[in-house]
Amino acid sequence: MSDSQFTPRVFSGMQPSGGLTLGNYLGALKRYVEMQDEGTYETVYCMVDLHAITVWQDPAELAAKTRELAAAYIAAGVDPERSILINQSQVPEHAQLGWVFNCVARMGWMQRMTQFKDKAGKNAQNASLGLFGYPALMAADILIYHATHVPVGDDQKQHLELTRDIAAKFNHDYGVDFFPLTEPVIKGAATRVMSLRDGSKKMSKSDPSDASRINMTDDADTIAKKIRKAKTDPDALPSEVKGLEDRPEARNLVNIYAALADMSVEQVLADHGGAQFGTFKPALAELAVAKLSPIASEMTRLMGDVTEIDRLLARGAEQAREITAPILKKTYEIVGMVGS
Ligand code: AQP
Repeated sequence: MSDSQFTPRVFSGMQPSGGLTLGNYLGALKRYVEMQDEGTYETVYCMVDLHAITVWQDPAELAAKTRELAAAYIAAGVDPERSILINQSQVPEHAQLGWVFNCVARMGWMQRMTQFKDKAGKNAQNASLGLFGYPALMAADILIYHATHVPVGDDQKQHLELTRDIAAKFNHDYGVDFFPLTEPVIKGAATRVMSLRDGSKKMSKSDPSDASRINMTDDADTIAKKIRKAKTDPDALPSEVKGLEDRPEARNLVNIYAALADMSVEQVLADHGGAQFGTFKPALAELAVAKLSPIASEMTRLMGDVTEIDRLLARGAEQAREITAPILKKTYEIVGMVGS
């Protein structure tokens, strides 16, 4: 099978390991909605709870965060009537294919994964085996749908390359053309949103400093305060992109503005070049509040009816399994599992 023979299908997911940040929204979630609305693809969006437990999660919090993440997807524009919305553990074929891929992926490949190194930190011997194997399960999440495209932030590039390596090795080892070589979709002005306190660090939901990120549930005053306090340099904004070189904090705020406004960085600098941060930051805060507040209010409304969220997830799992069960069955046949 050539890749063009696969149904154009998008898969992506996020961990319910904390509240969503502006980084998650601009780097990934916004693209989920755009790709759904384009109408070219079947779209499957997932809460990856099996990934979340690679580091400790309080059980009650995990359940609450999973529902909250579903509400965030829907509030941002993922439509459960047009996209399949699922919780990973409710579709067992993810973990089943994950095991097969544990046996395809090589230790050396996994050891090169920078996200494992970042997350395990200095105490790698004490990290869970699941954290080490995370990218093989992620490959299974994608390939159990024969997904052709995966919208993600820039930090996931290496995991997507590994997904292609696993697909290629499986196809080669078993002499088949069964799994597609999935394309990452890393697009937009803010594919790597940086911390508001340190322009060299990714904005992250697990950063101990709440001031480092904008949470999707922050109210207008909190958003404005965090942007006002964001680290910057003393210079005015340049009029050309080149002028942002070696100014990571300034570049980050301009990128965020561009992504929120659906403008290019060039356009933002054409409008705001020469402005001091004392002027630019309030403009950015106003824009961020205008874009994020309606999503936060809708999330709150949706969280008022968790029974409905659970119903949507159960239905999504049924829809998903119509795709994943035959792909797992065929994988088992290829591998030589009796009874498949
Ligand atoms: N700062 C970011 N800029 C752009 N995109 C980002 N993503 C995450 N942070 C940024 C994208 O969001 C999606 C979901 O990621 P995840 O939930 O799997 O976890 P992550 O990548 O590890 O994100 P976090 O916020 O940093 O979570 P924690 O703190 O739990 O590790 C992915 O598409 C990612 O690229």
